[in-house]
Amino acid sequence: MMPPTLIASSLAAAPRPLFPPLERPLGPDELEQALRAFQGSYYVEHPFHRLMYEGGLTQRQFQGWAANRLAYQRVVPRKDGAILSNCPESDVRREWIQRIIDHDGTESGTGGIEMWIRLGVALGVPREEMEDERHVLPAVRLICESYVTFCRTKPWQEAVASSLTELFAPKIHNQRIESYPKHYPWIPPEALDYFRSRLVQAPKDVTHGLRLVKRWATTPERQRKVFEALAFKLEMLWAMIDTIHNAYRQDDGS
Ligand code: AHQ
Repeated sequence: MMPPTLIASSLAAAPRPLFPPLERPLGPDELEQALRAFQGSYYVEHPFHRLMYEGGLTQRQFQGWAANRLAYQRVVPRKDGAILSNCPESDVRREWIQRIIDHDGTESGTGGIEMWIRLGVALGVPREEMEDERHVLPAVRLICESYVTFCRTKPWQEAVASSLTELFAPKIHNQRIESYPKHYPWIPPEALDYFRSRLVQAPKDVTHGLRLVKRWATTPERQRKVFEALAFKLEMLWAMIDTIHNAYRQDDGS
């Protein structure tokens, strides 16, 4: 046990995803089960999200979260573009490109990024302050850019694997849809629109991503790369929410 002085009081210790050494390749279904077993390391378990679902967040914390999370939403189509640029298979690109349209929309004022900006406005952040990213913390920006760099520099199959944190995303979206009306009557119903849209899009994305990963990761070496890609993204999301939580802590430290 580390002496108390070494435990960083402000950082919620992420449950580091651990995976056993692989003596033999897992079958496709075993591989999927092993990926789903990372659920415990998903940032839905982070104290900030627990505060959110239990009704403990202030409006300022919501606003800081929404303004910073826009930086993440804006890197998603960029990292998907990086995957497209690295992938030589047109049938894969034909399906993957939908993710960019889901986020960027088909014209100005449409798409998931616009919906996230509207979420911030619904929480009380002026649109201009969402769009110009004045509230985005330096560490959040670096953390989000690390996702783009990962997808630019890793084999496209490993970048696909990093998107599979969305295996666990329906839980986080459903908890928002259930908890906001219950605990935060000041949040208008349109604030939930984005989460509802992801309940439709994320399962389609996960089905495609899983199919690609199960097709490619047929050796212990490739399966370890898939686990490492998912672990990177789980820690990236955890570091992002940890940074936001610590920047907007309440006077009582919560
Ligand atoms: O809104 C989110 C989103 O569009 C995506 C794309 C996907 C990917 O390709 O990495 N991951 C993701 C996620 C979104 N929302 C997060 C949230 O907490 O609202 C969850 C996140 C994810 O689990 O990766």
